[in-house]
Amino acid sequence: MLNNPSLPAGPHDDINPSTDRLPSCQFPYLCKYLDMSSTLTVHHLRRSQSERVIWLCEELGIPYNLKSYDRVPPDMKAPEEYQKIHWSGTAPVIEDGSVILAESNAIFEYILTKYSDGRLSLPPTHPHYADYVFWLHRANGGTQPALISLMFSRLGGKEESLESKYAQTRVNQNFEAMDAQLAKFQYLAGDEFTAADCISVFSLTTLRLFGAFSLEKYPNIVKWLQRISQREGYKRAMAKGDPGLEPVICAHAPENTIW
Ligand SMILES: N[C@@H](CCC(=O)N[C@@H](CS)C(=O)NCC(=O)O)C(=O)O
Repeated sequence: MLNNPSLPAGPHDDINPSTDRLPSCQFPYLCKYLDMSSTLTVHHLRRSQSERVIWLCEELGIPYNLKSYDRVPPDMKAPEEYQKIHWSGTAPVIEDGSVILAESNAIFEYILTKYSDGRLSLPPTHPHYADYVFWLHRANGGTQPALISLMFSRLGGKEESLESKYAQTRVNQNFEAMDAQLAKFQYLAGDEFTAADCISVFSLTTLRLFGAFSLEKYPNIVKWLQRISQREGYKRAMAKGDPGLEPVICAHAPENTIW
């Protein structure tokens, strides 16, 4: 039985969660009218931030198809086939009927608005609504760009550059704020797991395979990552998206990196 509260009550045991959203064969006109007959496809570039979209779908229990692609050495970019899906050429990308959408935050907003029935997000009336919105956007709006800037300046041997020092300051600020928030609450938007956690984990885990850094100074972030790693949705997403990859939840900097 598909565990999806957005479905009307009734006999849906025939739904294949990996292919059907509604029993489209029974209601073809309704599905066409509501544009519900199409299925969601997550185009996943392995070892990338598209892992968070798989994870979001798993947490929501919504049906989706998964298409995975390997990065191409030596620069580990997305393969040509992936780059052709959306002009941005970057992961993640989803397809939903005629929609082809890139950009993590846009994809999160699209899936949450269209398919979550309010789950994993907080309403404006919630006392932690502002925290929710802030952390939902902070990962890709602040933390991750600073981490990537630091990573590339180190790879280029420019640790002492102004750019590197600036990025390091920004990274420290973000980690300190995150650690302080997680000292008070179990999750970034209070004691409830939300999409804000889901979007924030990649920068502190899999991204460390590209630019290793330690989290030893941030015990509350580490405890949060350990809590996350116990979630069935996270385990399923990682096993499906990156089979064989041990999630990087350790406090120390990972030794085996990709670059
Ligand atoms: N702001 C974009 C960034 C996307 C991005 O840079 N993705 C990386 C993967 S983590 C990528 O596609 N890299 C492969 C490439 O550039 O070829 C988003 O959040 O979707």
